[in-house]
Amino acid sequence: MTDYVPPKVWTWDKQNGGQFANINRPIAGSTHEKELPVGRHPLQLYSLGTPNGQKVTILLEELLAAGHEGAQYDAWLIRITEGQQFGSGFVSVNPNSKIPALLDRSAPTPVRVFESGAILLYLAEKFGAFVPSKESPERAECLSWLFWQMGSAPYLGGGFGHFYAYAPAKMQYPIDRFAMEVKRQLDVLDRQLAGNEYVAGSQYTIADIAIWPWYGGLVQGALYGAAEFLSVQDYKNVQRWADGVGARPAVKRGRKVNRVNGALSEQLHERHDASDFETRTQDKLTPNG
Ligand SMILES: N[C@@H](CCC(=O)N[C@@H](CS)C(=O)NCC(=O)O)C(=O)O
Repeated sequence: MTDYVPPKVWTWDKQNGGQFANINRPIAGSTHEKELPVGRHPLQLYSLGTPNGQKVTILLEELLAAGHEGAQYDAWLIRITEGQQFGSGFVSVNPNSKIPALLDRSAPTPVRVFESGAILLYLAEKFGAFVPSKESPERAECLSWLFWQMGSAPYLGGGFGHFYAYAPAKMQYPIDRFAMEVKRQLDVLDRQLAGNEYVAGSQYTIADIAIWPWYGGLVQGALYGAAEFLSVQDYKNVQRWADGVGARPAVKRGRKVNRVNGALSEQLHERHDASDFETRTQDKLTPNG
């Protein structure tokens, strides 16, 4: 336990020792002028290959694989550890200064979309794919699980992941609290997947695409080095689903886009053409890589 007593008025301690202390601020808005680059495709994505970023690139790759050529996109890298989310151009696409952010330039007036869940729904509706139709009973189920993910993952990332992996000291109280919640969430998913092939039922939808990078990544040992700590092997139905979704070629491509960690062959820093997956991953660009 700590002997910390909150002061009457909170003030900002710029160097609190946490891993992201150098970029986090209690104020919104841009810190510097910086235009965003624009490529040749209708969709311009400004992102990073974190779980939130991967959701969008996985859906875009799924749409292209399903023949929706209007989903061609340029994916530009936003390095959040360098504060690029606070550039004026980025803030004009996402006033919340977080990746992913999308600009749809297919119409005369470009449309901005931010929040990964909103981007998934916007794209799925635009192309009429990966979301059940308004007549289908699975639509409500799909939207429920999509919003479940958006509400739940901050406990996994901002709560458990932060205190287990990033905080300057290991503190039992927050780690216990968020480990319990994350295990409860895994159990919720495990029970849902016991009787359903996919999260929202029989169809693979944006609910799977939203949930897989977070909870699929967690049970496959890709997040926070926490697989053993959380006994992820116990969630058998989540494991089965995570393996199946992870084996999809579009998912394998999507998770490489804008990624700046892991094996060099898994990192495609920017995506401007389908051929980039063959020719521009970091192992191909780095000498002797
Ligand atoms: N609810 C948002 C969360 C986005 C988010 O947290 N993005 C993180 C990276 S995964 C980010 O850009 N962080 C930069 C910052 O906090 O300054 C979404 O789903 O789009």
